Amino acid sequence: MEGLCLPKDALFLGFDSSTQSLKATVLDSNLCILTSEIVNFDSELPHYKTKDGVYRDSSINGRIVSPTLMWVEALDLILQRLQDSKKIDFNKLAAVSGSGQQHGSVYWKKGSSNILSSLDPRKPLVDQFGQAFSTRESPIWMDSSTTEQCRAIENAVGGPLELSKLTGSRAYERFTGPQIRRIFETQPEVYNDTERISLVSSFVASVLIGKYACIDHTDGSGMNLMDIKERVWSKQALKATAPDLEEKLGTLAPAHAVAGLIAPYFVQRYQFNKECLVIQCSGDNPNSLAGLTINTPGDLAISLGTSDTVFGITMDHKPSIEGHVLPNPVDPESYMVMLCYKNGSLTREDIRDRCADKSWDVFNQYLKQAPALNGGKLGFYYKDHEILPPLPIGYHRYTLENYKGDTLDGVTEHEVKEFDPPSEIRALIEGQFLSMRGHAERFGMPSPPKRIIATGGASANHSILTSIASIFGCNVYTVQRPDSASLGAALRAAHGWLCNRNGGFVPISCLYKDRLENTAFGSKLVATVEDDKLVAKYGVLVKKRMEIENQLVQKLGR
Ligand code: XUL
Repeated sequence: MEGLCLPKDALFLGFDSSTQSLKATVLDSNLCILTSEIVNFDSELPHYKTKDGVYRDSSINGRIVSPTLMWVEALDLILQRLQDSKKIDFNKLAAVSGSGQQHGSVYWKKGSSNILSSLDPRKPLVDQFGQAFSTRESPIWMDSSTTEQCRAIENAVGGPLELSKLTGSRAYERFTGPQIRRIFETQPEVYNDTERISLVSSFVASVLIGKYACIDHTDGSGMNLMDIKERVWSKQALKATAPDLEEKLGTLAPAHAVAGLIAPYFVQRYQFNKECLVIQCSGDNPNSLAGLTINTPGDLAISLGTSDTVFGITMDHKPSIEGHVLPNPVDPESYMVMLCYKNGSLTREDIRDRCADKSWDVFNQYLKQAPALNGGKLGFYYKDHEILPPLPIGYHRYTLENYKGDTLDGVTEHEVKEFDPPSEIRALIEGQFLSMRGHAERFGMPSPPKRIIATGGASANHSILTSIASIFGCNVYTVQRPDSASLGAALRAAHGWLCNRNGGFVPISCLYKDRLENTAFGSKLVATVEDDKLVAKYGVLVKKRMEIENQLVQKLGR
């Protein structure tokens, strides 16, 4: 394997531009973490006045955007911090890559390629990008204002399943194609004044290389615009979205490809090595897939962050009108499959604040206090319009009558106004994972999975991990650090560097084969299945939950 090793003193940097923060992680050539930094948007860049990193536009139903310049300012801030910490020698960085919240888009104003290519290292980026965008507000993944555009795009290509066959997903409101169509329809002057549209991921790469970077195949499949089999823009989908779109999107590239060399701005301002490679940036969930080293089709990952996601890999693309198929960012031969929920950590925090004295300790105590299966109490909590199922804001609670656990015979549900605090918390947590299990099974994900690797903030909570093990009926693992997206981006930086050195793709496992446990990517077993009967009872309960959910969708769904 000589020639497939990383140089001894090389360092690799990964960014994660997420909804609420920008993170950076630096790995050494043994794939151990040297240092990491975080910039929290609300508290550390308060002049943008975001809440949870976003603006919720009360005048338009479901419109959620973020200020693009905030992401730019955060990049200088985090690099400044890394420099001030003196924990790394920037000159040793061999490659950088990034992760971005998926689907969000940036609109570069005509003429901005000149701004990108002539950055002055004496001035901060934020002072130079003030005029670079044709709209200063980037639509992000939480937006659900494009229902009309979704239906129009699906109709234009022959229906939701046809669009899913073509692009890997039916039309989703947060996906970039419907977002672009909405901008074209409602702000044509913005659309016409745009020379390039980037995703958050390719936007980060563009700033780093000082020119427009390609969109990578994996994040490109979150747009409803890319032909997922051919990995080129689909003419049909482009036509259904907006005129002259292809020229605004540039070309696509594999996630392991080199986007370019680091721009002179970073060499002069932060003393990056001018040979430092920037590897294509990709979406946060794909980077987590890499960072969690998911490479067996039976394994699933559950990421518990601002959004909750479930994902795994598969060898073939089976189109469906639920869930998403994406190219695997670290293996061009396989696919990534994913489900995404909007009501993740912000909803858990809302219930914690209302029922558990704003304390995670009280929350956990209540979760343990209420018994598994919650005596047949089921809850549906949507603090924001949900993606899966497509339901509007609202909390719905049910109690099951005649419920013993083993069967649904004779069991009926009744809607109730409230639960006592312990039942409310258990209904929330069990509800989130019962929904994941129900939809994962319907989507054809492995059931039970061989194992689950949990990541994201809430994966530090042992009571939650125990519930996951009982509901899915498999062992649950976690990794050393919950920020798997920036870690995955740093790993992909090393992978891209190796592919480039090798003159072509090499399997990412070459980087850690036989020594995973000695790196930052080793996982440890944290929860096991203790009671098979309980798993079977959850299997029964999931059916009831899906039944009630279907009724809610019939009544209230988009
Ligand atoms: C995935 C999705 C979210 C964002 C969060 O489709 O919309 O998980 O990527 O950053």
